[in-house]
Amino acid sequence: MLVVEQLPPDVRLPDYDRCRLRTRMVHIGFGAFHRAHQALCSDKLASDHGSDWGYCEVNLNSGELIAVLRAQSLLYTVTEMADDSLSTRVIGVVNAALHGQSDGIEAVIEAMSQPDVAIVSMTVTEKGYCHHPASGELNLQHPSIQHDLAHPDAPQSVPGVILAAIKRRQQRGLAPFSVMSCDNMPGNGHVTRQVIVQLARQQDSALAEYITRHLSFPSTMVDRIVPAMTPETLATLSDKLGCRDEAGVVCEPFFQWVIEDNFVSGRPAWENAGAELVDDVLPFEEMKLRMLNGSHSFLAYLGYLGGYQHISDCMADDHYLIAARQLMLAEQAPTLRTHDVDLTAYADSLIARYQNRAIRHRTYQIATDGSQKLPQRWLDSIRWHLKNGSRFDLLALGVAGWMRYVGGVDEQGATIVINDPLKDELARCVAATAEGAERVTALLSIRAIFGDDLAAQPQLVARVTDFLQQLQTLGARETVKQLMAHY
Ligand code: NAI
Ligand code: CS2
Repeated sequence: MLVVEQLPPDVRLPDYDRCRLRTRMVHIGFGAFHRAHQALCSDKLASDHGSDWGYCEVNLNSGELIAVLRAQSLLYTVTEMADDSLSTRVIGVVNAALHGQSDGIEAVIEAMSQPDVAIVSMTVTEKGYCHHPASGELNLQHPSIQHDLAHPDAPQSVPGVILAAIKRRQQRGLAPFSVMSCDNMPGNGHVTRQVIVQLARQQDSALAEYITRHLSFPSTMVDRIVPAMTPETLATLSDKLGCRDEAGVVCEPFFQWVIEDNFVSGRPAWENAGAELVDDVLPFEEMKLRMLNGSHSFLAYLGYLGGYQHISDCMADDHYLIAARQLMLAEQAPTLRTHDVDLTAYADSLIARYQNRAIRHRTYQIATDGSQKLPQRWLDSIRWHLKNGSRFDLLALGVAGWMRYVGGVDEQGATIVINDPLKDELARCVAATAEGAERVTALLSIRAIFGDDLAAQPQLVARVTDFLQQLQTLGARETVKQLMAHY
């Protein structure tokens, strides 16, 4: 357990009066990322600028971390690591924590319905929005949404829980809150508004109208590489701290947070702690999602198949490094709306971040939930190239790599455990088809991922089929090498 009194002297402790914090924000998704990003930024603000914006942290599924946090007086550590630097900070900005199941969903709704609460934010992964990834529409057939439609006062889903709190606040005559997604989706505020309003419409059209008029859903671009903790990283952290912090996270030093300045009931002055407040986040989000996350997913599938466990291992293979950089600059950058960013410098900075060997970012982790990630990372770019008649070989190889990966067997014949909300549909598709053009067309026909246009694009089908064949016969490393030799 984290014992603050025993920490080494170079660990920075909260130097502000934690009793002054008010619970003005409720955050759903106390995962690795939030701990090292939004919570850290708010902690700096409390420390350096006397902010009183504190968090109630909520997890709706697993309760383990909430229990750890409570046992540690709501404290945990964030450790920033690079090859040649390391610094740890104890985060003190949390002043309540709830687990949806053990504390009951009613306690969560009530926490969001307190007069002080001005912001509900979340990092619940793309699948937490219960939407169709290709269209952004609420998936009304989603089991949690079906449950919430039948039990609106005892919801399970993220949109359902937020909606119940909005309704309660409205009934009590309390000011509305802003709902801020910090998940990796383009227009994440728009997606959040859409799923909540669509769910409200199923229940009460006046409530849907109230939300449209009175709530705001600021979009954000969030960036910091925060890998899932493993027994090895936890052991390294314990050595450094002299105690075991089960809620501790290790991350890279880089931090970026671009926020649409659109809050209906106020916000912390995050700009004083490293965030940028802007009118339009979308160009930033698209740049980051296509160049960073798009190349991450490429490295995840091709890297995993090629036997590379971590992103930094992929970077030690020159062909993978060049492929990732070319994917960013030759195939993603042209699809972006122009704004004042030097995209070559941006790509080089991403490559440098990927080379950080102190961060053990697993290709398997990034390969998770591909069905939710592909549309915004690759598929809109592919549509752009098809329309413009330009080359998209690396994007097509990425799609082929994903198809080979969801085939469920690696290059050594071992099973790949697929972690994806659509895994049953993917498995059915794989079982019913032979590897080759038939499988490519079948997978491209999954509309929730590929929409209803991509399976009908012969150029895409042919390119992906060709790469899938190369992956089967040559393996991932050789396929990447040969493509880069002629790129
Ligand atoms: P994590 O696995 O540590 O945490 C995931 C959180 O989401 C957990 O709190 C879990 O309770 C919650 N969650 C998952 N599915 C849910 C569902 N269906 N309903 C309600 N809650 C659900 O993952 P991590 O690293 O915190 O990442 C979370 C998200 O943050 C990512 O998916 C991404 O969108 C965003 N992000 C992550 C970055 C990273 O480097 N880890 C960087 C930038 C963004
Ligand atoms: C990664 C991201 O897991 C993934 O899919 O691509 O979490 C990535 O590490 C972050 O977006 C970096 O900000």
